[in-house]
Amino acid sequence: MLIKHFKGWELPDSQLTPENLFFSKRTLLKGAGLLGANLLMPTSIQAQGADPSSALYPFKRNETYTLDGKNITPENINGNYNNFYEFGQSKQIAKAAQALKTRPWLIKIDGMVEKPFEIGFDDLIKSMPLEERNYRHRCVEAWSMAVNWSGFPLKALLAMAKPLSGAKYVQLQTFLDTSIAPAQKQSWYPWPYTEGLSIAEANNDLAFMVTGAYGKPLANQHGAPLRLAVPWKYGFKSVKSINRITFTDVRPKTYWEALQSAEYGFWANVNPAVPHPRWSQADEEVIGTGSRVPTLIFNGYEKYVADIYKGMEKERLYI
Ligand SMILES: Nc1nc2c(c(=O)[nH]1)N[C@H]1C(S)=C(S)[C@@H](COP(=O)(O)O)O[C@H]1N2
Ligand SMILES: [Mo]
Repeated sequence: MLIKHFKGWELPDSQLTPENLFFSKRTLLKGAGLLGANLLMPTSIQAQGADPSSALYPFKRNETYTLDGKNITPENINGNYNNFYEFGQSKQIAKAAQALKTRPWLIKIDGMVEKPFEIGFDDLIKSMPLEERNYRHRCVEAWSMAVNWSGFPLKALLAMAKPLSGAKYVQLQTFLDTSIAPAQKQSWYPWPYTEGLSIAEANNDLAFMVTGAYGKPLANQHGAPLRLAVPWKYGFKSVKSINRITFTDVRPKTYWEALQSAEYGFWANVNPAVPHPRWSQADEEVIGTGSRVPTLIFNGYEKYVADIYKGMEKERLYI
């Protein structure tokens, strides 16, 4: 039953059938109504309004993580081609995602830490080392973008959270609110969306907590007000709209693993030589360019992260 629902999922967009059983008929109809109106909407309606953090932008550029500027995916393309299944199955969820209320936004830090606490997003962002980075983004569906993110290193948040020495993993969780995200009523999916990293991955300098894009607070469709970017992994690891961060000594079961572990594992590092069970990962469509390019091992970030996985060759590192 689960697998039946799941078939066709995460196929390249062109191969998706509108009759996918992912959502109830009602949600599908609603989604279809939104679609047409949606295509060219501005990407950050809310960010241009009264976002309390907007005065902090732009952040200082971190020169270690710059891609060629002309390769950055234009904001209006990136902001109108999203995966955020809480708001629907289509890539055009930008308008539906405006239902997300990003203030007040409390983030709970719990599990194996010295002392669990909650912190408001605006207090958190003020206490973090803020910077701008350009990152590639490679979705498991074999498409990619390059994004100008703003945020802070996840390791700075770990330092604030003070995990116990026995903690081995960090789990990051998306909000759960069916009144905002109707898709979360679909009880056969393991909502809320959760992801996880090992502590070594979370402490790697590349692991980035994103608060903004293109020099402004994050647009809702990108996972405002706080999402992860782990660019050496498939995009589904980069969990959006995080409101809970839990430290644990047990490897957390992620959303996609719970749905279909044969196709989506915990590590999910990008590797062109390891195909998805239903399609090749050898190359990728660069959204907005009409061209395909070869996919790179660890999405081009091998020199930063390959060491993490030394001695772990028995793990399913690339699914
Ligand atoms: N909570 C949540 N986070 C999520 C997703 C999602 O559906 N829900 N989709 C993931 C996938 S598959 C991708 S490719 C990226 C897309 O990020 P973008 O829309 O900002 O490009 O978000 C990831 N994070
Ligand atoms: Mo994705």
